[in-house]
Amino acid sequence: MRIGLFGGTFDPIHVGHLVLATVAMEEGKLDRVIFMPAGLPPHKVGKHIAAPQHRLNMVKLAAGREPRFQVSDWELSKEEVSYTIDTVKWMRKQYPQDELFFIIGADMLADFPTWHAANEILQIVTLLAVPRPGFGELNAQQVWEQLPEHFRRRVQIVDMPEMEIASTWIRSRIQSGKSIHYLVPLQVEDYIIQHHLYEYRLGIEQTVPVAANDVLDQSRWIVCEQQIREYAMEQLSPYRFRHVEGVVQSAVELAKKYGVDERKIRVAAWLHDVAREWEPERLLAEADRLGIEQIFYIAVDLLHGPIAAKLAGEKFGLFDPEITQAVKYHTCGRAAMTVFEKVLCLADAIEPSRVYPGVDQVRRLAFNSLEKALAVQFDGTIAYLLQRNKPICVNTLLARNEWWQEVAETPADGARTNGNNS
Ligand code: DND
Repeated sequence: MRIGLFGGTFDPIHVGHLVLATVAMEEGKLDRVIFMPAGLPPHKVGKHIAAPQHRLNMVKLAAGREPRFQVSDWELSKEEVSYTIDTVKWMRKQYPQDELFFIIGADMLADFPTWHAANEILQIVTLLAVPRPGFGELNAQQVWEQLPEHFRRRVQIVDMPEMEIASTWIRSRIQSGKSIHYLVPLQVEDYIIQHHLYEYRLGIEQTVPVAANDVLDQSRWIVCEQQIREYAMEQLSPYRFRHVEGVVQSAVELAKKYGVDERKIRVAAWLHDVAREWEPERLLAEADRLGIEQIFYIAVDLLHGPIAAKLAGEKFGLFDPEITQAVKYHTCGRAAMTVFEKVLCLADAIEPSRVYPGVDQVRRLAFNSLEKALAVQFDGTIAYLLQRNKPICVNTLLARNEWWQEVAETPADGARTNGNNS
């Protein structure tokens, strides 16, 4: 028998998953597809996902009408993180004589080499990869071409029209009170409504500005942080996401030192770079749509800050001015920055993965004087831009001039950065 294993968070399962499973079954000549909802998927540790029982019930409702679809709760019944290697080993024991496949979208295929024991997985299963739009312009074939040779032999591309539908989008539609009709099977839609799933009341629809020390209670902040972290992970490469994780860590350390609200600085840090890897055309189009001030157009690299600040309101109902201003100005700075803004800006410059010459000096200064550290940092940025004959945002000059006296007092061996923060 040819058996396809279809692993997913399924939060919630949608018609894209079902079409994918059907086409993979036909194209891969599978006799059976086993849906395997993940208990705690490795790439989602620390993120908010719906309770395992709900996800399992929805998968069962969705898969119930096709006799060749089966659902397994094996991963859900384990308490530890669900690594696919453990699942395929278990499958091999269940089906010692059969040919095994693992069904996977192009986005996950691109990440596959980083999975736990990826080589070993491919000794047990062949991957059946389906195209998925919106992931760095790569289609499944292009992702395949970038895989190492020994992986490519064990990956089969399935021909399927791309479907731009994702669980994240479905959840955000529910949160904004929009219909999910036809995006999930009817029984799943009924289940979601009946159990009030995904109805976090953070609210894209929330129009009342969220002020500092606002009404958001602790759990709402947790949901807010989780949603923004999830969005950052979707938008960014693993490399950039690791930088963002570092910024969160440094921002919290600085927040403790300077008495800044840790909850809020974490949210700001997750948010600050969500648009950092967008193509210039997309940045310019979004900046126009969102009405970003002209001052930021001086360098396209500056646009991701104000765009992220606007997206906070549009996508997550987050209008807290302390957070949005810090995100808006995190790259260029400005005159009269608040302590909160300085903390984010500096955390971006000193997070652990930064390696430019002089970073250790800025790190040390950061815990003595925010202003001194930032002045040295901005000096380096200005020098870097001048060397490359690039324009300098007037906000950066204003910020730097404000701390001029403090820079003048910095010892001669003071750090000089050679890079532009982002
Ligand atoms: P997702 O969270 O992407 O599932 O997880 C997919 C599987 O990867 C799970 O079994 C995880 O345990 C496993 N994983 C991930 C990372 C590391 C490791 C394992 C490890 O062992 O180290 P979703 O519910 O979001 O999606 C399920 C599948 O459907 C995915 O392959 C996704 O790419 C695909 N998909 C689509 N493909 C094409 N068009 C669409 C799609 N929507 C979802 N519209």
